[in-house]
Amino acid sequence: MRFRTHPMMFRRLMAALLVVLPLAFVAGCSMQDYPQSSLHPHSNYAQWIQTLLEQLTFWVVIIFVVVQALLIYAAIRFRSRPGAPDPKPIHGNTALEIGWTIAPALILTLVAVPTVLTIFKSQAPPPEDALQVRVVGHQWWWEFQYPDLGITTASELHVPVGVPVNISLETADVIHSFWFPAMGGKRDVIPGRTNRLWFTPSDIGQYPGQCAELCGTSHANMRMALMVQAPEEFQAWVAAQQLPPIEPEAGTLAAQGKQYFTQGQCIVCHMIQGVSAGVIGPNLTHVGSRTTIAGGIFPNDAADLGKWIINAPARKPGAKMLSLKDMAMSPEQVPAIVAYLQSLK
Ligand SMILES: [Cu+2]
Repeated sequence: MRFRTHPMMFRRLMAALLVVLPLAFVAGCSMQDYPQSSLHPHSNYAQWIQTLLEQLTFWVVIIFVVVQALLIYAAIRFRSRPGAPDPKPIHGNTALEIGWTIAPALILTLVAVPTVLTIFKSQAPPPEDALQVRVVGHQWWWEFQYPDLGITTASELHVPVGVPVNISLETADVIHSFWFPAMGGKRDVIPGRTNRLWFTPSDIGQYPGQCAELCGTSHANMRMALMVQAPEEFQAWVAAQQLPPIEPEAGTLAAQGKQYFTQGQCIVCHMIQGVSAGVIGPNLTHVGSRTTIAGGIFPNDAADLGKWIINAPARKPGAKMLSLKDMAMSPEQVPAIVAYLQSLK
């Protein structure tokens, strides 16, 4: 043993490694819950990236094993021995030098060829029949527009399984980054330009996503969900979203709520088709059909919606929505407004 100078330090380091490594290993093995994993692909794009990663990891492991084996062999074979003469100085070895120039070049080729092929494949123009979606990042929520279908919604992106989705990415304010890990292809959203991304979701399910570029106080509260649906389910969703908003029955709490909504400051920021024309906050035409509110961070139920309307900035730091007090509205109005918004299925 050559660690006689710092035996305590060495022992402590080994003890720490013995604790940390198995923990890290076990944590990596918990396969039960990985909603935001980018290693469980659910689109063609994510699968291409996964295949590339597996190929490169294969070569990297081989290189690692060979290099370490040579290193260990050399360290043992040529170690200093008591009484051994000094090694004979040598000058150059042409064959070896050519060898260790060609070997890394080959290794880099092994890395470059599949990488470049994947880049060309994933950046190719989307198929003609792709579903067009325009994504607009806002501080701190995502807006989704379907220009060909006349739909505008927020926080939940509905798409049919097996159909390519062609996404154009814009921002209303600062830089954001659009990322559904299960779909692959994180892409920045930059002021003044339109970025693009397309993928074909391969499995029905609900996949979480979020902004991946620090964009201000509530960056961590800028979430979204991708709802990959069976084609007929998606068509039903489209048909419902294309309907005008439901008109509450006269005399109901919801009708009262509509009155408060239109008389109050809600209409300054929010659009409800045929009712109000605000474009600062999310479009609420069918807000009752969504599962979450406030950029995907609270469930869309009466309790959370009520609390959100009463004091949005207190529930989500930096939220641009004013508190009820600042809108000169009263808490007595909240149950009616909640009833109205919930009726907008
Ligand atoms: Cu962000």
